Amino acid sequence: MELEGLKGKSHRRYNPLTRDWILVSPNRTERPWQGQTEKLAHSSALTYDPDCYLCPGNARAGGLRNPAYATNFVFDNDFAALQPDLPNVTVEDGSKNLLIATTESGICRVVCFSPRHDLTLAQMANHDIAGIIDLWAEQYRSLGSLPNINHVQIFENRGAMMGCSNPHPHGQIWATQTVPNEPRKEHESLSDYWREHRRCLLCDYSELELAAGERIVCENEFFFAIVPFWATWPFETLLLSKRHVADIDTLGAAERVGLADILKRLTTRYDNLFQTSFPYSMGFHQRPTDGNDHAEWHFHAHFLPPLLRSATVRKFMVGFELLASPQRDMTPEFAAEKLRESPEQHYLL
Ligand code: H2U
Ligand code: ZN
Repeated sequence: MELEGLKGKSHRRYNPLTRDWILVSPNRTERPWQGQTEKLAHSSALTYDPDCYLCPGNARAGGLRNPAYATNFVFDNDFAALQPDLPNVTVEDGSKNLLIATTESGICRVVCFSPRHDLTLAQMANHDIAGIIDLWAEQYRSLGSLPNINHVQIFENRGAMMGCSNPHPHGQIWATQTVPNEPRKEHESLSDYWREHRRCLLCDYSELELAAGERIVCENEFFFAIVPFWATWPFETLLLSKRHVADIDTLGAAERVGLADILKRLTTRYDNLFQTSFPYSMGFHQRPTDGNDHAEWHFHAHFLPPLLRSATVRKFMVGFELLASPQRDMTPEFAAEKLRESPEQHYLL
């Protein structure tokens, strides 16, 4: 597909996963910036911080003490947003269906990626990242098999800019009774596409992207990372498994090594882009755990980073973005090119 006709022209792009539109304004990248700049993000200088609630052997804010873990460690969030096994209670207005509220049971966990306080995924050894993938898969399986858990959201908030509360490398898992908004939208799109075409939406999309090449950031035998055609955030990426596989637990041993490899390479490219500890929210989207097969589901991860043009200038989703439609200035193709140019040898290593 030739994008030449859109060059320098404002246009909108369709996101078939959420069925939303995004406004692209490639004519606008040179606008001056006199707004807010952020603090430079540095990784911690300490390998162990006696005041960190995630370091091995330390006491947590909730009062419990972490074991002297040597690889990774998962625990129930001391300040969980969800409560397990609530009785189902629904309150409604009775006739108009305008006021509806219903209990939501769930389990929240915290995953420490490493005993080292100062490391990030980009700085970890592939073997240690593969260990986190095994832990994620095990958590997905065990939480997902609970009777009232129908969705398991694995995610990481990196950096103070994303509201991350602690530099110690960690992620979270929120397992819920219902499928939350974003995966639900994707679920509906994947299901409709499957019904209509008897094919997977993301397999078909992968074919187009692998053939076009211009939005690919990096790839290996099992996974590839692209700036999706409909990317909202400036350097947003989509990490797709090449095999049609529905969840992280179904990945074979070689695929897990492949996922570790691509996670390290992608996060390294991010850090090198502006020579900073690159902030982002990332998370996996995968088959709901309601006991059904979900042949339509295709395992993938989204990286949603806020930075726009330097380590200190971020994209704000405000005004038109909040009230009308998300908007971006540089094209996804340009962002992919910048990430492709960014080296895979970490600037600190
Ligand atoms: P974030 O940095 O992404 O906010 O994740 C940290 C989580 O760790 C947060 O959800 C939990 C917070 O509730 N936490 C504990 O469970 N125990 C603690 O001692 C401190 C923080
Ligand atoms: Zn720590």
